Amino acid sequence: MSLKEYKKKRDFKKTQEPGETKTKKRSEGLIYVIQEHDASHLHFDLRLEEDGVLKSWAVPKSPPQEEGIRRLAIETEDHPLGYEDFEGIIPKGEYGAGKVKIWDIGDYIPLETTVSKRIIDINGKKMRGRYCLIKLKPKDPKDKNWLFFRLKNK
Ligand SMILES: [Mn+2]
Repeated sequence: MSLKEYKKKRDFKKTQEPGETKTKKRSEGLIYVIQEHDASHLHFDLRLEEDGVLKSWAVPKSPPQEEGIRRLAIETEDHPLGYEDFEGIIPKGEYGAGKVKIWDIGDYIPLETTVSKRIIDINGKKMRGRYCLIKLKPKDPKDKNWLFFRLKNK
């Protein structure tokens, strides 16, 4: 896990996005956030805390609040802890230029974690319940495409 790519893409003199990892309170659960990002195309950035960073996926359509909806989720660069609080406008000409706002935030419990799969219990306000993230081409480390969907309620 590294923030190298995150930092390389951004000029922190120009964007107000956080440059460094924020220290967490020990009592907090694992961070879950979805940020609505009105960039060149409106999309939703799903971020999950894992190993001291926020693993990130860009979801081009509205997040799957109900069972039966499958969304493409494109893996993007790890973001620093603290990014979950970011809302604002990334200036024109900068990476990801456009408005960012928090669409849903809370925490989550990982139930199954492999390089190509996550089963998680999301505890947000809009999204609650068991979810799956699964790589479309699990054997191709370069392929960034995942599916994101809600599992049956127990
Ligand atoms: Mn984005």
